[in-house]
Amino acid sequence: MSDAPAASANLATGLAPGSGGNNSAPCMWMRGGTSKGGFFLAADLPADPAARDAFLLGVMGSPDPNQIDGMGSADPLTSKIAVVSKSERPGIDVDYLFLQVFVDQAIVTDAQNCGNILAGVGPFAIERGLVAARGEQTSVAIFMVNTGQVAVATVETPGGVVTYRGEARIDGVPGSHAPVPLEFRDTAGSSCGALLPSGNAVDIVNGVPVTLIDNGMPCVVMKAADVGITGYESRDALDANADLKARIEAIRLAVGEAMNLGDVLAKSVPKMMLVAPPRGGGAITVRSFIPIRAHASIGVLGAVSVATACLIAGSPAAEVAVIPAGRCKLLSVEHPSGELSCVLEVGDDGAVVSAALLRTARKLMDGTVFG
Ligand code: NQM
Repeated sequence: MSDAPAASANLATGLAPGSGGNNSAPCMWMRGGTSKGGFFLAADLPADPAARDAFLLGVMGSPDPNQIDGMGSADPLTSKIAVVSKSERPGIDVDYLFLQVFVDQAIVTDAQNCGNILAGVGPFAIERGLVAARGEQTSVAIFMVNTGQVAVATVETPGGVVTYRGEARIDGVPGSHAPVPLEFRDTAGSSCGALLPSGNAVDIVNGVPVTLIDNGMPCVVMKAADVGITGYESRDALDANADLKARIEAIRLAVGEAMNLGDVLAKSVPKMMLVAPPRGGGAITVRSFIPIRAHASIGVLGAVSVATACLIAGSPAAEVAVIPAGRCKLLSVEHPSGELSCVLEVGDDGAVVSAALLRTARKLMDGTVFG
């Protein structure tokens, strides 16, 4: 039997979360990487997905472009949820379900994973007693429920206590914090069933050469120049470009079936990745849409998928990328707020077998949230 904590007994109102009215649940608000959201024990949320989603829409204040009546900050990057439980799987510490709460639509979707929010899962699991700290650093094996794959996070636990203080810096987050290195193995085909779900390195969609790829995140990778931009624009400039957004949304809707994702109209995948030659000594420059708004930096698994595309001969990404030699490749993916370095290990057949990168996380609030 699981020794996971039962649902917290002190729901503020006594009402079950999602039952309507002034309902509530224990929650930790955390920054994970360059994203932010609510972290819950699974036992503290309704088991019924419809009731859970209704509660989470209330928590975030969706649907509303301003999310004025909730905890969201009118940005998909800050409208995210982690649901965590002790795992029954051999060798795995915790199960992590990611939920994206749409800002201006009444949609909560599990159709994507999130590697940024993942950075908070290890610290949260230790803080909630799901995992015991093991020395100065504690590695936490995390089963990512959305994609059925495993990540390992290493959390700083000096004296057996999680610390968020440290010297690690990641672009897109001011200041320095404790490092949370993340390792992924075998993420190919996480949601699409294959690294290249169409079977091709390049497909032509609406006249644009694209790579349909999934190495942890379903992505459509194309050259920025092929859709009329440089690839070095700011987030605001991209978000203001209605013609560009309409053009790439048409491509996105056209490839859902080929990527084994079905109708993607109401889904947050695939992500749209517009690539250009690096300008800061990195491997590639990316401007990403997630999928409608431009990303302020880049998603973690989105970056892994783009970095992987750089290694596929003949792909649009390979045409603009600068690739270092060797089997263990450090690929710096440049984005609007800096860069994200991915360490990719390549097998004998040239396929990417593992990816590692650095994130940080921070506990922001621990208390009761109302839906
Ligand atoms: O790709 C945003 C984020 C993400 C996802 C998004 C992410 C990932 O930056 O692993 O982290 O693509 O919706 O949080």
